[in-house]
Amino acid sequence: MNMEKDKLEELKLLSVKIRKDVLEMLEKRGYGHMGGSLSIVELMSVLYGKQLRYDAKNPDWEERDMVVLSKGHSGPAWYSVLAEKGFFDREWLFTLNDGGTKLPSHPDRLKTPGVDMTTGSLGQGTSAAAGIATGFKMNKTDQYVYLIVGDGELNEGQCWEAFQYIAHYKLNHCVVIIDDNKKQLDGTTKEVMNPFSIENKMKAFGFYTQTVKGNDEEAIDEAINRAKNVKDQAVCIILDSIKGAGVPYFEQLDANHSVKFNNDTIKKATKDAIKELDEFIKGGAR
Ligand SMILES: Cc1ncc(C[n+]2csc(CCOP(=O)(O)OP(=O)(O)O)c2C)c(N)n1
Ligand SMILES: [Mg+2]
Repeated sequence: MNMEKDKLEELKLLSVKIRKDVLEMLEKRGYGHMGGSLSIVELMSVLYGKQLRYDAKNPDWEERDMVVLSKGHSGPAWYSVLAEKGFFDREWLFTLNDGGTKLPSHPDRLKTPGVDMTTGSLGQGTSAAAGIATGFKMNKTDQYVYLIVGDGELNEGQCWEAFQYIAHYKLNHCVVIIDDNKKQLDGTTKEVMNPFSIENKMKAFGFYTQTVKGNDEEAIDEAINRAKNVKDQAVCIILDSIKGAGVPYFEQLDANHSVKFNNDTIKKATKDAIKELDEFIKGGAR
């Protein structure tokens, strides 16, 4: 069944707000991980706008679902949605990566309300999420942990060890989500270390695997719904996404992994994009 029209509009508006926050945060900082933050905007919107169980005023609520952003460099997109949903004051967003900030560039569970796992060293979040899901299963709770992994991150052998474990133990309350934006730090994933078919690999590992439009709220939501209906098998969603999604300048920029705001072209492109997103927000969802 398709999502209610109002809900979809609400999620699309949330995505626009997150995208605008990411641009503003990085512009204020003067640099940062743009491409991989923008590619998970719609995912964050669906998770926090619809799928996740949480209490922003009580982030440690024992029955909450959890998120492990294993591709921790995309923290800005996560911080934005946490602020939009009231986990902390929006003013914090503009302290990104400052000395003493509660929002370091990579997530730290001891610093930020709503962050359940410290990440940034690629690969490690996969094992952490596997452990969390094991705990959920042992405690017989119906909680979920959403594990977000980058396609370049899959170069880390640790991912495959964790996936084998998750599949073997049929930990279907660990929803493995791979952000397949086809690029990593310094090139395309194909050039740097060809992943071949991620979908075939995950299937071969034993996962119920779906590949969906990665920057489409409805497609992501439906994939999560289907994943939640799977019994007795691990689940994986591959987001066919765009690095830098939603901002044509950053989509087309080759080196869009980490950007510096050190020239007029990038500054103007960012200002124009912020203005456009702001107009959408002021007009409400279309
Ligand atoms: C263990 C480890 N090695 C290297 C890095 C440096 N690094 C940060 S991001 C990145 C590329 C990640 O690519 P991908 O997972 O595709 O992320 P995305 O495209 O979503 O930004 C690398 C190599 C790291 N953070 N951790
Ligand atoms: Mg990538």
